[in-house]
Amino acid sequence: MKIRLTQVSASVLGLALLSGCVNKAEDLPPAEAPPPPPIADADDGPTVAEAEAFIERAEAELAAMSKEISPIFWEQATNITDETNAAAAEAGARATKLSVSLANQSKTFNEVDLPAELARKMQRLQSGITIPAPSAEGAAEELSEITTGLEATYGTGSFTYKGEELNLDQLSTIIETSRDPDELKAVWEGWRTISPPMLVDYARMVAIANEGANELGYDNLKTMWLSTYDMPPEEMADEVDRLWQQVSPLYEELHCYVRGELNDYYGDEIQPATGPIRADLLGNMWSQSWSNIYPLVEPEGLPGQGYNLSEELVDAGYDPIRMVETGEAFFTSLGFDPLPETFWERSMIVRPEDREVVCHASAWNLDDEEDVRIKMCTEVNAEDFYTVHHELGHNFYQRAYKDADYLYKTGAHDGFHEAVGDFIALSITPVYLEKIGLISDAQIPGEDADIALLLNTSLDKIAFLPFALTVDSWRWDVLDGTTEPEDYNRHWWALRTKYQGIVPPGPRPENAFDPGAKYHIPGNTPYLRYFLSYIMQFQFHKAACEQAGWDGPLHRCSIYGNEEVGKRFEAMLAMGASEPWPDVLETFTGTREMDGSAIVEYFDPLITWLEDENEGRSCGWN
Ligand code: X8Z
Ligand code: ZN
Repeated sequence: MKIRLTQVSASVLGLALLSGCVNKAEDLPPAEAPPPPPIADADDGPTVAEAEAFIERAEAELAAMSKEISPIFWEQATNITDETNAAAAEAGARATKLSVSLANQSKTFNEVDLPAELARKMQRLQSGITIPAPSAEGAAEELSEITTGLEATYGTGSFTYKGEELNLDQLSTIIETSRDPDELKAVWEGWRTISPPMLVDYARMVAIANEGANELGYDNLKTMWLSTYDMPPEEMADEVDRLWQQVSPLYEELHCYVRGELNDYYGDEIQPATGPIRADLLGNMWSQSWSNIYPLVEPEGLPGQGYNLSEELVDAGYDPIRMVETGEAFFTSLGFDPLPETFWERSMIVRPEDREVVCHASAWNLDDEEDVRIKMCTEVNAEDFYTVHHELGHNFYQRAYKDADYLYKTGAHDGFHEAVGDFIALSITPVYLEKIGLISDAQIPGEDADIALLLNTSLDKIAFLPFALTVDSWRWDVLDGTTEPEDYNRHWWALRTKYQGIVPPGPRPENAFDPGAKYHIPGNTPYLRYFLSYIMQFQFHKAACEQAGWDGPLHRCSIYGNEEVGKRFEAMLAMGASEPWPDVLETFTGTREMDGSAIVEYFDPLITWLEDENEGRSCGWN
């Protein structure tokens, strides 16, 4: 299994090492270790007391492992070399063996009538491994080498365009700013030349990890991933469908409007007025967030939003450090403690020039206590300003639950973890920007600019929803065997077209493996979490604004400086995963359900406007 340290703490995987006790491979129980011998009368089976002792030992071993290997993963992600890859692969294999071994041992207690707390911890041990290895000799090592290699291949990917070797940041800048369809197509296709070499390894990884999931008692890894939401996996899949039904009408209106504007701009040859949208025209390498093309789709005859955050940041002389300080200041305005000095000493905030790194932004906690850090290749623009808040949300969450038991040191579910920073960033309103001096009083847009503001936000928040669904719908079909390697790419595009209504700019080569050109596929980060987050962050926002006594439109509400709300929010975060997520959600929002009605309410005025604009257009893409 690969221990995922990024985004959440190492503990997610349930790893830990303790102080020198069990941090060497030789000391770890082999994955096929027999269950602990019953202490009492053998006929009575294992006892509750034995279960307690087992969990205590498991948490201690995982905590120690986590502390020992986190720095090894940090080193690899911030300095990719053959040596750091090898060290990370070796550490990953050891961690996987420990987690799998503990998960298998915990099954000894499956028939014991355990108190809820212990049963919960056993369940977390059994389902919490992202990429599990089977116990066969060498399997954990092979798996770990593959996962480390995939991540490194992505991290070091580049494409030579017009004689210059460009990395992902540089290629992305072209996709975000160029309006030349030939150039967009060339760069879009170019980035996707990094991933065909991943396909064989990816398929092998799926096969091994599925065996690992089988050994742990799951049909396949899809079921295992869906078993981390405090409900049966089929119910969780139904929940996802239900949420998508709630929000898909918003996406259909936005798609219809944007396609119409792109057709006006590029003409029928490049972007027809009907059918799917060409993926490279949407201002993002993966068409997952479209705000970079806001100027192309800006409503005519309506006041614009009056400022451009990227330009304001540059004009005000912001540098990456100041962006992070500004993000931190939002959290401290809510009553959170400032970040520790070590955060500033140890984080990687800009891309180093002397070495290869994994630039995809992530947040870490290296000791499951105070050693929090971010790793970003920050540039001074609005997108990264939001990403800084996103990453800090992970760090403040990690700190809030640092005193929880080891197996509870993680999000109530993974969507909570992704939602924290984004929820904070929903409070980056014009009035907030004026308060911190980024725009002037005269630049605060009036009510008549609401549509412009909402349209801009919807290009990020609504456009993203079907993308998020696509990524894990594809992965679920791969993991449960519905889709075979020879169909990986065809199926990826079938789903991209079904949910997002987009198509590639030209036929894809026979060997293409386009999913591999998106970080979370080679990085093995489950993606359903972001879909859930984009729904739940609006629930958090709505609840927070109600607590603050706000009675204006939701998109104008900012909770900046509200310590009352901050205290309640931090209390929810401090629970970590100690209770089922509906209980956690209820403490802050009063509801026990994930619910799309908050995002629908937030964008309501825009949807009415879009429906009007789309009159006479034939919407949809089939
Ligand atoms: O991967 C991320 C974060 C780190 S957890 C930067 N995000 C997703 C992505 O970039 O694809 C945030 C939004 C979606
Ligand atoms: Zn994140």
